[in-house]
Amino acid sequence: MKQITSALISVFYKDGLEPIVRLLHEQHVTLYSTGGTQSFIEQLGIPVTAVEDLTGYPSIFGGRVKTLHPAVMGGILYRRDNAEDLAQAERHNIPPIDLVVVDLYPFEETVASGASDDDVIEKIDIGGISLIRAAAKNYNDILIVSSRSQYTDVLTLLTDRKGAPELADRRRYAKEAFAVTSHYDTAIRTYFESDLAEDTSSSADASMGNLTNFKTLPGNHLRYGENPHQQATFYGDLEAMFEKLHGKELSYNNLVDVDACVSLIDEFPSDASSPAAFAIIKHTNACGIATAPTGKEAYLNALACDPVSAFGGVLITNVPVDRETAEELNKLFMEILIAPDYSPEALDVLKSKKNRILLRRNPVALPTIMFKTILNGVLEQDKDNQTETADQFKTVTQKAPTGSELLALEFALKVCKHTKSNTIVLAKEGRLLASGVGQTSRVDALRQAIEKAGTFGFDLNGAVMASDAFFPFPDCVEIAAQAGVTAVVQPGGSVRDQDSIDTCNQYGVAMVTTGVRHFKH
Ligand code: 93A
Repeated sequence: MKQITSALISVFYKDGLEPIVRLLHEQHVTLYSTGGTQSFIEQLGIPVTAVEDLTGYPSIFGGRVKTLHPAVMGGILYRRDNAEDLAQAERHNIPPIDLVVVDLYPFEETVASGASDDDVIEKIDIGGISLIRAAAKNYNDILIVSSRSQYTDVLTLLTDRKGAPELADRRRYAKEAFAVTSHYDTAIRTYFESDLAEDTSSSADASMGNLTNFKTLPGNHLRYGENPHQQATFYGDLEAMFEKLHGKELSYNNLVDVDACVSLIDEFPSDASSPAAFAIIKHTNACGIATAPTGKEAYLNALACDPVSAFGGVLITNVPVDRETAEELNKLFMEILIAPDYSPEALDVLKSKKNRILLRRNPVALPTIMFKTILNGVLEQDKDNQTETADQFKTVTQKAPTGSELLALEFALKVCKHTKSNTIVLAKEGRLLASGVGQTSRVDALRQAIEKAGTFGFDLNGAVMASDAFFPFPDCVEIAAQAGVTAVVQPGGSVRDQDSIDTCNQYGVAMVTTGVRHFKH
């Protein structure tokens, strides 16, 4: 147990600092501070010593050198259990600093604002980074608070530990500190690297986010990646996209599913003349999706598709959530719900579960490109932002789809596009009946879908089928026809297309082709 007796506070953004300063004052901690932070503390009526008084040196070069001084670095770095260090600290009149609180110059934010190069360079924090690194190195004796995102956490810690954090606490904060400094330096490096990118590439549309320099976007450290042993960061502006109304932090897997949700629901227009749509996503695939006149009906139909998989799912709708829908939703254990809005009563109902994440989605334009690292490089491609509608379908069988089949085919194709390949989607009247997902053969995907539909009590007579890619053999349409499917949409383009068409004609099934494949890996 090491009692904190003194603290150096130097923060760019002062908001959220007040409760910490008050608590430290109550715990009789001597406070040192830099210019702006010092004024902020003084204006709270709390005594604070200027760092200049500690160093006996003024802040110079427009503030570029204010804490970079042996009295400050020494007070942080000397080892409290080392007799020689103690003697030197005394000889040089260096008082201890037991707690360091820093909020760095907002480098990434300045870059993102489109500021001039001079302004960006001025926002490279040197003193703050040094304070953080020094305090983190000496975590054995010092507690380092390296970002304002830790204020709430540290307030609890200092209260619980009565101003004497334990070694394990200090080490945990040190780890965070080095994550902050390495992230900060990476952002600076990326900024310099972008000189080259700007020279060679056309400037990306700002509203789409300049993804070629994605590391200059705000970075959110995630608790971990796809699995707990993987570290992860999200680069982007989540706060612009969503307002989090309730619930815990979004995880890596949550974000991946949220992305899948958004892509899928954007296939369904949200104007007044369009039906409501509700989707339930598990591991990026829709396990339920439906359109209906009301949000509640759409949700109930989506849930009925596979109520087993829906457990712990990520849900999205294109219509505001009202109380009635919320009461139904509340019965389901879900990770996340995303909606354009919620009525106050709906929010009251949905907030009853502590960890459930509720997001309100803002209308933000999304990038039109995507990246994936592979081998020793990166793949970049356009997003699959093309969806074929009934007027683009080409009937290739003797029988043409009926009007309601055409609507169901359009619906099935939209779902199919957002389901992992190989996939087969079976649908009827604006609802998914079942899909086969991520199979190594198309016929396996179909068999999986048929079996699933049976498990959840769906009659496939009159159902439609969508396939993400062409049928290399006639086996799929034959099995589908025997299961009751009456209309099929597929890209076409196989050398054996005619075999599948003949089989459809034999069974009286309508088939349309789109000419566009929608693999998703
Ligand atoms: O310009 S600096 O790199 N030089 C320094 O010596 C220094 N010491 C602290 N920036 C420095 N800081 C930063 O000043 C902190 O990281 C913090 O962001 C900011 C707080 O300044 P003030 O208290 O004057 O508002």
